Amino acid sequence: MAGYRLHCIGASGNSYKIALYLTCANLEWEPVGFDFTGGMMRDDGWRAETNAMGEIPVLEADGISLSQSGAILTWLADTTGHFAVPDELRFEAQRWMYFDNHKFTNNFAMHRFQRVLTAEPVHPAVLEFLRNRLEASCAIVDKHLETRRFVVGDAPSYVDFSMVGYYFYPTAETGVDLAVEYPHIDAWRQRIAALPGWKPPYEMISVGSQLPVRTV
Ligand SMILES: N[C@@H](CCC(=O)N[C@@H](CS)C(=O)NCC(=O)O)C(=O)O
Repeated sequence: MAGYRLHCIGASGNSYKIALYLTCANLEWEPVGFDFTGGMMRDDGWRAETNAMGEIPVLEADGISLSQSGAILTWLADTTGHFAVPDELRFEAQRWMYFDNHKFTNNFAMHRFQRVLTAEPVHPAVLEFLRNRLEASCAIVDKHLETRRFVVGDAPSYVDFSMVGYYFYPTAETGVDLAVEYPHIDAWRQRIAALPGWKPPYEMISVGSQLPVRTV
């Protein structure tokens, strides 16, 4: 049996962050499919047994169940040493992890979800609000990466795995052409894509619900 079991689906960039980290760290893991479209996250039994917060990803490791992608990645770096940061960069790493969870991942993910993954199209004002939020956080990260190869330090770290999670989905889903709009984010994600083991999200995780993607 694999050392790690990840409750996940391919459309979940938060799940992909963990899958990508484990794969690039060459750690053995197995995916556990999740019924997102069936509303498994709202099931009382699933919440009691797997995650009271009603979210994936959930990582089973060493007999414990972990949730929150940022906390999981920090824990994995601490316990395995893979893609860890030196002590003097730890505060900087946590600063970007919080920015990521609150804004960089969240704005991009929310925009993508409301743009093509809801059952019905949403009001244009909702998309406009989310697009403005996305642009603000992407501009900050693009500027940060103008002079850096990775988000923190000179080597890929768990922070990169957290921040890149939603940035490999097709432009048809995200509505953002990174190469044109955010060239430094685009160059950085290509550096991540060059890591041994890298695969795009839907190839990395083929279990669980396939969410229908609306065309815009
Ligand atoms: N902050 C959490 C966010 C997790 C999250 O939003 N997961 C989504 C899938 S990507 C989910 O399970 N959503 C279920 C829901 O909101 O009901 C993390 O980083 O793990």
